[in-house]
Amino acid sequence: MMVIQLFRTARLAGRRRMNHSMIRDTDLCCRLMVRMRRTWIASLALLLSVTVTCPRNVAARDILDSVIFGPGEVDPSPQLNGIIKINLETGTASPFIPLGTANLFFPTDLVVGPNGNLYVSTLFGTVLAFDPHTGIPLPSSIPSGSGGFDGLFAFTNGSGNALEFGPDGNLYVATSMGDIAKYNATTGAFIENVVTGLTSPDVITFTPSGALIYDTGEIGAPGAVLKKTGGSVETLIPPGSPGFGGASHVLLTPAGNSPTRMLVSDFHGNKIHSYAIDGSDQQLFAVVPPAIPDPLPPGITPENASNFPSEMLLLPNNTVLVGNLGLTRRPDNRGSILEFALNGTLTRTVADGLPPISGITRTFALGDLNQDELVDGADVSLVFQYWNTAGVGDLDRSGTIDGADIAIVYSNWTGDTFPTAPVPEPHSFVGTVLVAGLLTRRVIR
Ligand SMILES: [Ca+2]
Ligand SMILES: [Ca+2]
Ligand SMILES: [Ca+2]
Repeated sequence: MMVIQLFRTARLAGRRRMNHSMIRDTDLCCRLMVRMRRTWIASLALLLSVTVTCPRNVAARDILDSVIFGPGEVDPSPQLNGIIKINLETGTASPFIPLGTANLFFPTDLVVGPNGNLYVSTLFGTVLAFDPHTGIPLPSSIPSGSGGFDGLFAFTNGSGNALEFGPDGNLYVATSMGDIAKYNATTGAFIENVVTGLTSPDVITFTPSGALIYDTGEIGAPGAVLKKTGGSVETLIPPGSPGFGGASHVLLTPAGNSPTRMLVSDFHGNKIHSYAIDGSDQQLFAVVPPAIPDPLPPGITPENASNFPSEMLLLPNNTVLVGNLGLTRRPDNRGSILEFALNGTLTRTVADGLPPISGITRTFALGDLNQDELVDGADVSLVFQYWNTAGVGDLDRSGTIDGADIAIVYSNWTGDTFPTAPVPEPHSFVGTVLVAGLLTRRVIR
């Protein structure tokens, strides 16, 4: 309300000046209009400074998960397929993007990018793109005559096993043909293979300094984990390391009081190992407790029963979510999402009885463009930065970045709820109109 009052005061001041000026000459009116615009700009500065100091926390309540199994399998919960949504507070799993949407089958991994799009890799050699709030397939840059359809982002060379955004804003995909391929995240254009000749890589992780951590040997032993910095490659975990099979994911812990560690999920070994960032100092982080069914599936003994941890995700509260395929598949679903503290303690079963989980990604509040769990002036300034471009901030998917997108950021910044669409309540409507008015003036100028 303080912000709104600032705007009201500014607007009334502007009106008073206008009323006086209208009985004088046009030049004076124009000069006062300029002064009024300055008032508007000053108001925006106040708005940003005030609200930057009191941003609204909008930590994600949901995660999105890719579920991998064949569409022909029997499933007692057939709606939980494709991409599902899990509420982190209640553990409730719900349908989000069903199999078949935009030819979505066998999703292997997913990520919400800094451009606000959800990307999904598949065993069919496609990367698909969706709106992470609605699940609607995004328009394709690939012409329909070349195989394009709504939701198609890019074709990959072989299956896509994993995908991740790089610090350069490009999308990287690990393929079954042994490549780490780089794509333009806006156009879907293939840029280059940054690594080739791997054995079905499944890991893409970037260090804070931009080095690429990846694996070879896939999830079956003997796997290795490597790091590429510029043109040089370093082996962090050599193949055949004692106690280590192969990596399904690598997660870096945040640098805080203790140095960053590298958590490596061992798919068949059913463990998460912890290493120093250079691959030394191997420690056991956690054993992922398998939910062992009775009877066991053929060929499985309790001693070698793995929960098949597939991907990890660091949450803002510095806990680690681990997604698991589970020991069995439909109809006896044993997939789960488990939460561990940074010391390796299992703190919570977020959800179980799930179909096989192949990937996890966080969602972000609509308007949290820089993905820092806050909707605030930093997000508004990003909309300004990409104004009238194809960059970050087209929140309403209108094709342009304009005042309507600002209105969405503003609404989610000041609202008390977690809206998925702009719902201008009386108090936020005033701010929305005022900000939109300011923006119009910016554009006219
Ligand atoms: Ca992922
Ligand atoms: Ca933000
Ligand atoms: Ca827009």
